Amino acid sequence: MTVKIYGTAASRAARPLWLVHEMGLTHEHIPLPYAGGATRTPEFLAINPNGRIPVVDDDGVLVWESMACVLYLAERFKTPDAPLLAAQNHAEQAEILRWSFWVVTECEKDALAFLMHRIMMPADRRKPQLADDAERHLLTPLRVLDQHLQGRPYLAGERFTAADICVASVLAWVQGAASLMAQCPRVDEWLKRCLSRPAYRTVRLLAKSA
Ligand SMILES: N[C@@H](CCC(=O)N[C@@H](CS)C(=O)NCC(=O)O)C(=O)O
Repeated sequence: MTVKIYGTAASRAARPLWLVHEMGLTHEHIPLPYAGGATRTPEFLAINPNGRIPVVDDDGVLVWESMACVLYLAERFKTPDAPLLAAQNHAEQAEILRWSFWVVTECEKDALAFLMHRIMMPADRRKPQLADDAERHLLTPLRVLDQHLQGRPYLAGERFTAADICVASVLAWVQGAASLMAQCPRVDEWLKRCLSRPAYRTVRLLAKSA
C-alpha cells in the first residue's frame, strides 16, 4: 500500500513531504488544511487524536509529530535504490537524533514567533517586540549550530540527511532574520544549501498553490 501523508504543504506537513521528494518515494498526498475544522472531524481525530497535521499512514501504522514522520520515513523506506537519508552508523544516528530534538526544543517556538510577528500576521496584529525577543533568544542556539557547522557541510557530516530536513524546515522560518544570519554565517550558508535543493523547491511550489 502507498504511504499516505495528510496535511497541506503550507504547514509542518512540508517536512515529511520534503523527505519523500528527496527519496523519490511513491506516496499519496492528502492536502488537508489546518484551518476550517478539517482536523477536528471524527475521521481525522481517529488518525491523530491531537487534531494536528501532519500524519503519515503507512499501511495502518500511524505516525504523527512532523519530526517523527521524517525520521520514521527515512528509516522505513531506506533501500539501496533510494538516496540514504537515515543513519548509516551510530555516530550519524546520534547526530540525526540530537539535532532533530534540539530544533524542536531549543528553536521552534521562537522561530514561529518570529515568523508570525515579523512576516505572516497582518501588520496591525503583529507585535514587533515578540519578533525582536524571539530573534534575541535564537542567537544562543544558533551559535551552537554555527560552531557545529565549522568544517562540515551538513549536520551529520559530509552527507545530507533527515537531520538537515528537520532543522532546516524550522530555521527556514527565520531565514529573513538578517542580523541573526549575519552573526551565524555558517548557518546562513548551510540553510541556503538546504533550501536550494530541488525537493524543497517542489514542496514550496505545492505550498504556494495550496
Ligand atoms: N508538534 C506538532 C505540531 C503540529 C501542528 O501544530 N500542526 C498545525 C499545522 S502546521 C496544525 O495542525 N494546526 C491545527 C490546529 O492546531 O488545530 C508537529 O510538529 O507535528
